[in-house]
Amino acid sequence: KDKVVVITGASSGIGQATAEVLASAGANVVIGARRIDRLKQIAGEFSDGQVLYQQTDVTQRDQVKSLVDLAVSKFGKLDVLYNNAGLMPLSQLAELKVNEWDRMIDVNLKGVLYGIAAALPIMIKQKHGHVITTDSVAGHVVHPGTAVYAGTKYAIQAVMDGLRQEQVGNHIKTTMISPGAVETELYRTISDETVREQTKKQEQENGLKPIDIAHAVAYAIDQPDDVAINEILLRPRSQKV
Ligand code: NJP
Repeated sequence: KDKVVVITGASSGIGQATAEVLASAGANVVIGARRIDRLKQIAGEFSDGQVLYQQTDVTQRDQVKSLVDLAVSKFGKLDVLYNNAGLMPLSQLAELKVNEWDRMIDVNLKGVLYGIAAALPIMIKQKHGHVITTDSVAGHVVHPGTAVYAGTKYAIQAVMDGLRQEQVGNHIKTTMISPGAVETELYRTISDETVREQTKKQEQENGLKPIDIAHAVAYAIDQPDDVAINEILLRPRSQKV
């Protein structure tokens, strides 16, 4: 309640559910993604001005900065940045889908860094803030076909823990949200049809719901000032690794 939260990748799945849960609890939320029609629809669920939206491609540093600055100019502060945008075009390395490797690095890794670059000066000045990033079980374990995706998520573990250690004195908290399978549109980013259909089936049959992840984010935010939840790793009960 009364928090100002910026969320990237908020046009579907986990980001959308989190925006809805936090706004329903009274937060002011600024949402970004590329599909502006979806963002507009989500903002329209809430009273005028509570949820603001702006088209944002997280691979563009100026667009991420502009999204974060919008929160400060409209609401006067930035309590939480939630770096959530991501994609998962799984493939084996030998397939050499180098363009997909590049996109994962640009969105899942550089997009998060651009978020941190936009928020950190503001949070340092405030001496207060919370950076949350959607990591993954894939930030802890790799399988054939997940090498580059997991690589970006492992990298985020290092970035977020470095941020935590460096900013302890400025009262900036960090949280990684690390889900297993979640029923979202993420499978659509897989170009191989067989792998895409397998992943879709697995997520739809056994996956957590986006709202389960949204509740974990809300829990991390809703802690006393001196309590930092640095990571929440959550799998469907049926998921082994
Ligand atoms: O998937 P989806 P999730 N610039 O596809 C946005 C992680 N995760 O909710 O730009 C800005 O519904 C895209 O928006 P749009 C995963 O790695 C998931 O599952 O309009 N935004 C959409 O809003 C990711 O980090 C599972 O296309 C960009 C959002 O990202 C996070 O959860 C498991 C963008 C993706 O929403 C959210 O994904 C796990 C760009 N360039 C981790 N490119 C899982 N679902 O099983 C994409 O461990 N987006």
